[in-house]
Amino acid sequence: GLVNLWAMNSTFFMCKPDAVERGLIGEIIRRIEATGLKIVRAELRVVDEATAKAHYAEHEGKPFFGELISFITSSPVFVTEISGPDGTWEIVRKLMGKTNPAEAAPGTIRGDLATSISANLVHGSDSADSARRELANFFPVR
Ligand code: RTP
Ligand code: MG
Repeated sequence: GLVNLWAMNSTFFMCKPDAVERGLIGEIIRRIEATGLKIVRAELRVVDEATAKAHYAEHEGKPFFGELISFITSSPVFVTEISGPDGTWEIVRKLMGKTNPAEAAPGTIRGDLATSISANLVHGSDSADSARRELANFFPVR
């Protein structure tokens, strides 16, 4: 079916610990599904330090890196694989809004619901290459 045809255009999407703690998984996933994109894999889990560090390797050495790793491993996150047409990662990024909620547009997840740059509710892959890398990191058995 359609989901199978879309398998090459999967992206990695995660509701971060603040989203889970605030009870916003349903609201966030509702917004994703409203676009027509499909959740093809999902799990609530605590991220281990090695997975977190591999995920955020591009930020190693930055002043917020330590805080970022301890935040993302602090309590359960909701990790997902989302499938859709070409450029699915970009559709999801637009829905998320800018990294800093203060700059995120109304109508976006971060613009409507997030409060700070460190607690910005969601993560989505920022390119097709990132999507492949991040899906392999979080879902090694496929
Ligand atoms: P993410 O990777 O979590 O989806 O967020 P993003 O692409 O929009 O932003 P990115 O530049 O990849 O940064 C990753 C996460 O690090 C935190 N951050 N803090 N204090 C700061 O200046 C700062 N900058 C980034 C944010 O929580 C961001 O989501
Ligand atoms: Mg990023």
